[in-house]
Amino acid sequence: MPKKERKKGLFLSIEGPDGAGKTTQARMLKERLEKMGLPVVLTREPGGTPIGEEIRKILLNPDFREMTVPCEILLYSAARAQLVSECIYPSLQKGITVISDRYLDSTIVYQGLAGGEKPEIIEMINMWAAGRLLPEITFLLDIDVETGLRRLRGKYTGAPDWRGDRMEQKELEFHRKVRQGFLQLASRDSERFFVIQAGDRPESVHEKIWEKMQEILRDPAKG
Ligand code: T5A
Repeated sequence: MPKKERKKGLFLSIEGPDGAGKTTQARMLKERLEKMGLPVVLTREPGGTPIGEEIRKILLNPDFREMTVPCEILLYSAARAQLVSECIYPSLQKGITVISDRYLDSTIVYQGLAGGEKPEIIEMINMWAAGRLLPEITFLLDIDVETGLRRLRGKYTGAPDWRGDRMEQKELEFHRKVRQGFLQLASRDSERFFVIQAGDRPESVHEKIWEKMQEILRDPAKG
């Protein structure tokens, strides 16, 4: 939807490599916006609906190492189709701000730029499955791969047998391509993407996001 014509809720996404701190930042942003009296829906991908959460279990199951990239694309897109029609679109229509913890850019990067499939195919499938709905602002949390993966290990310290989900188990080189892929997308669309250095403590990262958010709220056309 063209930015200057937006009259409904604001659609934001938070993207970045594994362990960049997306979930932490999405929650902090939601809380801050709600303190201002704005209604906010926070959702995540893959998941966010009962059907999507079931698809998530298949996608992230570490036992399914044989899953092909086309299979991944179709499953991520199926979960997204359900999420858009059941949650994101109706919320935006009601004037609710939607924050999505990952969205289509993740598929373009993980299955496309890093996974080897053509991004145009992914875009085409998603245009059909989830409509032309894109976030108006995407906060890209950029972090070096080692720090991100280290944070994830820290998140699961209470689970000694933790071996990472199916995507997290991929080799370091794959995660490096993911990081580069996101930066590539951001450099191609500097109007939508806002790159945040995510290596600082959570409060500092949040302040950087909030600074941009205030700009958007003051003048929605800037978003
Ligand atoms: N995927 C997803 C695809 O391949 N294609 C797709 O189309 C989509 C949508 C999703 C996986 O699926 C892939 C990408 C993923 O590999 P997931 O579990 O949802 O799986 O994975 P992520 O979205 O990557 O979420 P993560 O659990 O990996 O991490 P987050 O959300 O980036 O980070 P967060 O906030 O949970 O923080 C991780 C840990 O670090 C700490 C937190 O307390 C937590 O312990 N932390 C910080 N520590 C220090 N400084 C900070 N600033 C910190 N911020 C958070």
